[in-house]
Amino acid sequence: MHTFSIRPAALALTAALALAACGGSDSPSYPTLNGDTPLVIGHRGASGYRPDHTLESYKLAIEMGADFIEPDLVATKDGVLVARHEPNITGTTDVATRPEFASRKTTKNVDGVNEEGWFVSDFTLAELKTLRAVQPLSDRDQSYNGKFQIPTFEEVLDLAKAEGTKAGRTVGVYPETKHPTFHAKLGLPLEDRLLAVLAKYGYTTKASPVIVQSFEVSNLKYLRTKTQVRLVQLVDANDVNADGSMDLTAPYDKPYDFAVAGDSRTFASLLTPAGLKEIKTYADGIGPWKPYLIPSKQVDANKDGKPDDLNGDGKIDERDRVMMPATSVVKDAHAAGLFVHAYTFRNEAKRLASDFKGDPKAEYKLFFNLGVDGVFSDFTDTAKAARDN
Ligand SMILES: [Ca+2]
Repeated sequence: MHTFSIRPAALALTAALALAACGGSDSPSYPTLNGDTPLVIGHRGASGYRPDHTLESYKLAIEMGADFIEPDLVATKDGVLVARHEPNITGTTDVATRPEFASRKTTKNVDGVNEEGWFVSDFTLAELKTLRAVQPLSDRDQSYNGKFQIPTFEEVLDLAKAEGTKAGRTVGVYPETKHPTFHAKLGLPLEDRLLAVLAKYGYTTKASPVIVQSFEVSNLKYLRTKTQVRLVQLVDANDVNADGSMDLTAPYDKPYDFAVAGDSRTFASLLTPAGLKEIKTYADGIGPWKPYLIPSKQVDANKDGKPDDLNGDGKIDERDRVMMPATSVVKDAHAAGLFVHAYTFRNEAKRLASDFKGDPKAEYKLFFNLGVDGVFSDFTDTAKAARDN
């Protein structure tokens, strides 16, 4: 999903927030659910700087000050949870260059979409460990390609503990169950495996340094019956339309378990006051794509039906969008007792709306001032600097 989609968001708002000196933190005060300093979540580690979901990427995020690091979890053929953004590892590893695995290339249906490539569930952990990670985004640093392994979830937990001890602070881990229905169909359901690992580390309570996230609903409801660790309902969309409304095109229109069950509710339904109230029955917070909080739109000043090229570079991208007023989602979620962790924040100028003039800190500040309780960021250092100064 929306992994690399970029629609930033954000203008407006009652910006000015109290910079009142609240005790206990070196950060300005923000209107979060409980008045806590918003969290900086190292999205796939420090994925702006290193191939994502590697121990080296997570370690750098911790060194940069991430409060949490964020591993996405998929299952190997022998049932081990490992960190990868997709079950399909064609884009994030060197598997396509390995003759010994050439015959594993196949097609699988992931959430209704046929994908060709190599899939984690066709490899044992030992086999996966022979692969090396690569940077999937061509505009990011390729110099670490071929150097780092795929880590297991336990290795990620160990790293967070060890690096947290070294830094003298608690580093949380924020695992996502990727494609729960897909994994269940393969006979490799993620939930009990996740619970077993968390139990092994003693992470079973609301105070544990763990938050579990999912785009599906029924697996979160199941997890709620088994653990008290914090749970987060992720909320996706396909795109943002020219006018700033959300584009809900399948398969990014609704949780995939809703699609399978014929449930007519969409992701947008989850963010209505009624939807949020229901989420509160099984989760502690929401993780919405950021344009649900502050959308952006294209401009067509001369009404020729074509978006204006605001920065005059001859193409249309995020830089040609303007931020709109905030929606009521943060306010409504807080009213329902849910915290809000928004995704994904990125530094690249081409991924920032025109309002921010190429300064990613301006985008963070807009969202922090709105009251988000945390941000998933590819660039922990920038997020932390924006939050603390
Ligand atoms: Ca442009």
